[in-house]
Amino acid sequence: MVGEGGGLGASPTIDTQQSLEVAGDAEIRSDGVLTLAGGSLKAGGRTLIRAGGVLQGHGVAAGRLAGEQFSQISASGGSLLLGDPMALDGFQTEGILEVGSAEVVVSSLSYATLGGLTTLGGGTLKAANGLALSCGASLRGWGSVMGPVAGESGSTIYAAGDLQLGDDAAPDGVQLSGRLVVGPHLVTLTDSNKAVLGSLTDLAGGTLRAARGLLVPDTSNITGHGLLDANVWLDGAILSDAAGFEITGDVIFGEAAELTALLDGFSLCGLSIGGDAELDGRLFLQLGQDFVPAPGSDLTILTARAVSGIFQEIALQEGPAGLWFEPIYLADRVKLMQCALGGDANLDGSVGIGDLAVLAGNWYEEGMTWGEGDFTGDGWTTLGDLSLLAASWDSTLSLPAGVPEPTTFLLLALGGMALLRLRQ
Ligand SMILES: [Ca+2]
Ligand SMILES: [Ca+2]
Repeated sequence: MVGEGGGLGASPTIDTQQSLEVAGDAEIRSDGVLTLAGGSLKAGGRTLIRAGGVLQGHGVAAGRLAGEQFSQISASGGSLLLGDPMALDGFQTEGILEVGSAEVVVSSLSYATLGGLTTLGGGTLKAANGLALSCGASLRGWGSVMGPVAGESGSTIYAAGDLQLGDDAAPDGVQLSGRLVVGPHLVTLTDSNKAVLGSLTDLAGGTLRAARGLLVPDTSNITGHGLLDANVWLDGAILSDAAGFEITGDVIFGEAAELTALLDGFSLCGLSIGGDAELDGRLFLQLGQDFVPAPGSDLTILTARAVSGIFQEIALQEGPAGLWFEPIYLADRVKLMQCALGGDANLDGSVGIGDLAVLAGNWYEEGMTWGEGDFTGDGWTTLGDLSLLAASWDSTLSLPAGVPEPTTFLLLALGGMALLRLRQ
């Protein structure tokens, strides 16, 4: 017993060359601090660290080890070896594990289990038989986690610098169900085949690397912007902000895949794919505050070395009712043509007095947009625009927004211009 009234006192230290052997169970009580200064603790039974109790330093704590919630294990000064590689419950903690810049080896016949907060400050956490982050557990920092890593749903891995996770010899080297926050950092996932991402993977300009590929299951989401340095099997969702994602390898979109792109300003956005893109699933578009609708013009949503397949659905989320997008599939890119009824300045899906008022209010001005009455795209609000408006006068999109009868309306939007040229 370590702690007030325990057999070893409140804060014993086991120095190098020293070995403390306990026949049965050992316990570090809530007011106890056991310092390993190179020495070893060997418990024949289980070592239990109570809430508030501390095991710190470097050395060996052999035998089954369990930490209660709010217990603390802090490594410093060298390697810290914990647990029992022959026991299924060789290492389990609900508490704090501070790896810092040291090396911590946790041993168990099954996964070593982390339930609380684990922090790394450039150090290495090794678990030959795997490391499991339970629901509610967090791992934060930078350095290496070596061994198969399983993150349960509700767990969080938070990179605070470059972080390496997994085991390139294990087919379940990285198997996440929870969150992975890459942020602006480099996170490298190692696995003998595909690394599996969890509920949410967020990048803020950083890089997620997986040499053998990334699997994004249908319940998983990748959000933000940055670089995915991998081949990607996408059955889940990529929700890109205006800066978009770059993917170095091939991307295979599954039937359930969803790509959500935020269109903002004039930036080309969405996905830039270095390898081949095999499209399927759905494309959702969101309009940013700086997006200026320009029906009749197109924008590039995706580029790749080679594009095959199509999106099964393309839908505008929370946009004007009168604006829709038609895909143009090219050999190396997908473009979206912006479409609207000719003359529908306010993009409400019908052409009427409100639209005429917009045009009249800006009559014969230069530098105009669609929303200001330039329906021909020449920047001017002139007779040509009025003709387009007149040609669609009183027409209304008869189908719900997002699912117009494509060909007809595309012809309305674009055909008006041809008509106009004939009249000139
Ligand atoms: Ca209108
Ligand atoms: Ca014009």
